Amino acid sequence: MARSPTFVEKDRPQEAAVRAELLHGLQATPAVVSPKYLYDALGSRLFAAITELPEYYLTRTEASIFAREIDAMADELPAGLTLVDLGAGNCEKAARLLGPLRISTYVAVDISVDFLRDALERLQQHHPEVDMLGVGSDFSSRLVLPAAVGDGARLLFYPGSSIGNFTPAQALDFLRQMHPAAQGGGLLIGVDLRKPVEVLEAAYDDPLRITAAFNRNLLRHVNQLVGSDFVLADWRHRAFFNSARSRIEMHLEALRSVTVRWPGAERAFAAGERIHTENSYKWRADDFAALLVDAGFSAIRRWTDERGWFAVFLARV
Ligand code: AVI
Repeated sequence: MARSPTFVEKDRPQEAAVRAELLHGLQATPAVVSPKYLYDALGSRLFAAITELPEYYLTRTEASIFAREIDAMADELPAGLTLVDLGAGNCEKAARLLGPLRISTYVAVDISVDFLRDALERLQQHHPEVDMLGVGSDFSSRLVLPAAVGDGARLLFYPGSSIGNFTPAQALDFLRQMHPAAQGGGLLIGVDLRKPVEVLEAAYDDPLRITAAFNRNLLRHVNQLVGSDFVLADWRHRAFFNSARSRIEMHLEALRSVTVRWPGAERAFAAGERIHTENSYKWRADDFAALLVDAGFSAIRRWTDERGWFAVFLARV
């Protein structure tokens, strides 16, 4: 009989906790909403469109590094590892690693198993030799994998420079959680690097305005989650490089003075006032290597593209 993937849902975020987190951020000065709320069903599609934009070099550059260096990466790793794909989405990136890295078990983790079901079932048909497990979990605040993942050595896979959406302190904390979670295996991670400001800012403020739609869609999502009455036309997308902090910042800026209401409270925003929605840190490769060492990893290898725009690190436990 053909193999089929197994699915496990871990602690679905509680509605009350989501509301409390969002309302706390909306009342803060400056207001802030976690970037995880960029990803409702439409937000995930808009992000997929972003990855196709000529200006958004990250996805394409990372893919070119994997295409060129996959054999060198395989040389560093034993066969039979469990590949744990953190934020798997459509499982496309991991699909290209399964054969070359001689993976025996593939674990796709994403915020909800519903996002994983179709992609994992399709992938299983192409790789009947690999055991597959889908895990629904919001691992962004605490990385706890269910027992079903097994006790074999794991290669944690965290591509796309998602680590860049953490502050350096949060990134260190997350890498420290990854170290024991790898169970003697390692970590394969994609990291976006510093580069000319114009290149960075174009990637986060594209002329087609897909990134603007992605950012503004967060307000629709917040309206659904907390019953607020944000009017999207009142808000504009802002994205710029904060050089001192080495990060792209995304904000939503009020075009006029507005009062936003939700059950039980309201918040007035002056014209020009912003809601901070995302940071995307751009690392120096040496600094990121030092961070991996700080988190307990060793035998660190790195590969970059010809322009030195993006790096893939392989670190052993
Ligand atoms: C998912 N993350 C790595 C993306 C980034 O580049 O920080 C999210 C994104 N935000 C705007 N464009 C893409």
